[in-house]
Amino acid sequence: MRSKLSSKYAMPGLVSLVEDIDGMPKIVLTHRSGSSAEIFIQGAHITSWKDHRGEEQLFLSRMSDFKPGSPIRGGIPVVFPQFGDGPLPKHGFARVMDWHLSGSSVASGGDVSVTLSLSDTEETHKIWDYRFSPDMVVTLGVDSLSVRMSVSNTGNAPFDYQIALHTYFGISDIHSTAVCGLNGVEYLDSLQNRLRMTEPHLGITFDGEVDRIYLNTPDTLIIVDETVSKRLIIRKSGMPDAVVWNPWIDKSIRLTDFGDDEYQQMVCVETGAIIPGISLSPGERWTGETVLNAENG
Ligand code: TA6
Repeated sequence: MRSKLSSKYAMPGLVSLVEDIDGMPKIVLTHRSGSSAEIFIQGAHITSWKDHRGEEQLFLSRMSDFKPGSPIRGGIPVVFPQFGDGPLPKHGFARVMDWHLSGSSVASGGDVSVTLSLSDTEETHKIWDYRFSPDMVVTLGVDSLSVRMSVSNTGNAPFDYQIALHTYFGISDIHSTAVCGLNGVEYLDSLQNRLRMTEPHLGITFDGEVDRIYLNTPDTLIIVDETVSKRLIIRKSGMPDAVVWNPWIDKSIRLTDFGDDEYQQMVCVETGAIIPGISLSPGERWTGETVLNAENG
């Protein structure tokens, strides 16, 4: 059952804090046009974004765990401060930490925004001994969702980090989906030990697993979902890199929190600062933004 939690940042009919069926708290944003979004407190993880017609734009696995400490499979995981494997837990720790709702507002045009914040804890110091405070501003428009990430160095030592919005887009069929805007761009092929290649195609199509880090890409990328004549437009700033991922058949089977056939209904197009990442001196603040737009028909 969903029970209502209280927050001074709740706004009747626009921003509410509720408990999900699994008992995890989430924020529900509702725009007067009918669009909506849901953000779990764990990980500041956006799990749903519906356009003004109520159509879901993100993919969320039916097999996902919804339990404290486990990453949610789908939506928009926040990757910080490490992308992929390395000394820290895979894709960093921010996606499994509890963020807090630290602000909300509604613009005169009706767009609804919330801010979620995080800061270092005793636990993070044990594995990454820096003082930091990321925040995320999510703004819901009629058919748009904007995510602005900031990271401040609140300590007295410089640090380097990687950051990404690991967005899982919902599509009708991977076999007739293309990711456009990356032709001529260099990428590291994660399936070949990060071999450096150059993208030759105007539209990337899928007939097997794809896992690539595109470097310094153009700031507009488009997912074309031909079966339903839909375009998902990704506009980014301050986030130079983009990752394109589909696990295809074998990896889908290996992922325990992902349905074996679900690779057909999703594609990840992730935006971020990955290679070389960001260096922040004490007192410095970095900001990057990704704006998603859904265009139907
Ligand atoms: O961003 C692509 C990727 O790093 C893939 O290599 C892949 O396995 C994936 O993210 C999902 O990672 P996760 O830790 O969420 O299972």
